[in-house]
Amino acid sequence: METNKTFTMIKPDAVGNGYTGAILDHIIKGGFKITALKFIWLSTEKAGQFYEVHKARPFYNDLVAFMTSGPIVAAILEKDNAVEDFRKLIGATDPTKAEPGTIRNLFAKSIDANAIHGSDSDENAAIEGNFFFSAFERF
Ligand code: 3AN
Repeated sequence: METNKTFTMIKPDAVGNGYTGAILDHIIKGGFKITALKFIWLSTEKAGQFYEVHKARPFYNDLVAFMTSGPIVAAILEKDNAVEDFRKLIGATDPTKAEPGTIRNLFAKSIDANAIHGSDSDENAAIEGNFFFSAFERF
């Protein structure tokens, strides 16, 4: 299993607030190389598939509705120890608990509209990257 890749989405709140450029800059300055990138608007079906693991959670329907409320930016990122280091860079799921200087601390308003996604394991990073990008779209 590769340990140098993770997957991210800049969520509709952050894209809508005009933070895409600032967040990408933060990611690059954090030492990550962008190896795939796209700007898309998820369908309900696609967002539902992506968050399938959370289907039983009480916030699932709201999460899918939120993730389809506007366009997102999806990317594959490379760095040694990518998954863990990226989760440190983005901060806790709840932005009020995110460390100062983290992406969620700087750009997120609430636990549901929390600006950015980061894969939680090497296995999920591979699954999520493959969900969004074909071999022709990564470099
Ligand atoms: P993370 O994105 O930090 O890995 P997960 O995987 O536990 O967090 O949750 C996936 C997404 O579901 C979060 N990014 C957030 O948007 C949403 N979420 C998680 N917990 C809650 C909650 N208690 N209430 C509302 N939305 C939540």
